[in-house]
Amino acid sequence: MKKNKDFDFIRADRTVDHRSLGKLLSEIENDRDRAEEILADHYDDSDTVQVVGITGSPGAGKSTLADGIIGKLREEGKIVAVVAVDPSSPFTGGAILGDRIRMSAHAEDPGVFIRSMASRGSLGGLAPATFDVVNLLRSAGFDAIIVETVGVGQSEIDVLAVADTVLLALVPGLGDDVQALKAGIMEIADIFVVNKSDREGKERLIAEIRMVLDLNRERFSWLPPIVETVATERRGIDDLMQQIGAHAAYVREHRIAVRSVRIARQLEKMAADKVGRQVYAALGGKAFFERESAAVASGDENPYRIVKKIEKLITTRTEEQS
Ligand SMILES: Nc1nc2c(ncn2[C@@H]2O[C@H](COP(=O)(O)OP(=O)(O)O)[C@@H](O)[C@H]2O)c(=O)[nH]1
Ligand SMILES: [Mg+2]
Repeated sequence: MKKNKDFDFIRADRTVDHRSLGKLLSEIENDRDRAEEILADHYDDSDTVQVVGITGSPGAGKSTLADGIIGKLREEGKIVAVVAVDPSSPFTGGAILGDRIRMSAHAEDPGVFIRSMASRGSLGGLAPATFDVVNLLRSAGFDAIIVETVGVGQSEIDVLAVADTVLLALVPGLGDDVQALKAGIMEIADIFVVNKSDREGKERLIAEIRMVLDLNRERFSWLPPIVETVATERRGIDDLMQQIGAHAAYVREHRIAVRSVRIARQLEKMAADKVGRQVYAALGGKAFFERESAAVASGDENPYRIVKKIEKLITTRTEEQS
C-alpha cells in the first residue's frame, strides 16, 4: 500500500492530475538538487506498482507494443504512466515527439500520463533524471508504469535499473539478431517479444532465441518466455499481458532478491553521478578541463599526471572539510 498518502497525483475519480504532476516533473528534471530533496521525502517503492521497460532497436515496434499494453491496462481500470526516452537530436537537443504521436490513442485519456524525455545521446545511456522521473512516478500513485527506451548502447542496460520487468522487442528477418543475442543482451530480457511476426523469418528468430536460452539455462531462475506479436493488429497482446503478469508474480515471490539487484544498479549510478558532479564543480567546471587539455595537447602535461593532480585536489578538499 502507498505509504505517502499526501503525495498522490491520482484524484478520487481515478484521473491523473496532469497539471501538478507535469509541473513537478519539469522541476525535478531541471534541478538535480531539487529532485534529491523531493525524493528523499517522498520515495515510495511500494510493490503494488509494476514498471515495465520496453527496449529493442529503433523501429522494432516498441511504441506500438506500448500502445497495446496501455489499452489492456486501461481495460483493467489501471492508471498508467508512460515514459518515452528518445534519442535527443544532436542538432536540437530536443526529444523526438514521434512516440507521443504513436501513442496518441491514449494521449487524451485522463487515466494515462505520457512523458517524453531526451536521453543523453544514443550511446550515453539514460540520463540520471530518468531515474528521478521513474522513481517519482512510482511514488505518485500509479498502478503501472511503462518505460520505452532506445535499444542502443548503454540505455538498454540502464533500463534494468528502473524496470521490474524488461521486454526486449526483436523483429524477424533482420539477420543481426543473433549478433545482438551474442552481445550479452540475453541478460536484460525478462520477456522476449518477437514482434512483426507477420513477417518472414519468425521461426528462425525464435529458434535462435531458444538456442541461446538453452545454452544459458542454468543461469536463469526465471526462464524468459518468447511471445509472438503483431503489435499493429494487437495480435499476441493478451499472451504478452499474461507473461507480464507472471513475471510480476515471480518478482513478488522473490521480492528482496530481485529488487535489490535493480536497486543496486540504480544506487551505483546515483553515487557515480553525485560524486562526478561534485568533483566537476570542485575542480572549477569546464574551465579546468579546457586548461588541462590544452596543456596536454601542447605537450606540457600528460593525462595521467592530471588525474593524479585531481585526486590530490579532491583528497585535500575532503580533509579540509572534515
Ligand atoms: N508489419 C508490422 N509492422 C509493425 C508492427 N509493429 C509495429 N509496426 C510498424 O513498425 C513501425 C515502427 O513502429 P514503432 O512502434 O514506432 O517502433 P519503435 O521505434 O520501436 O517505437 C511503425 O510503422 C509501425 O506501424 C507489426 O507487428 N507488424
Ligand atoms: Mg518508439
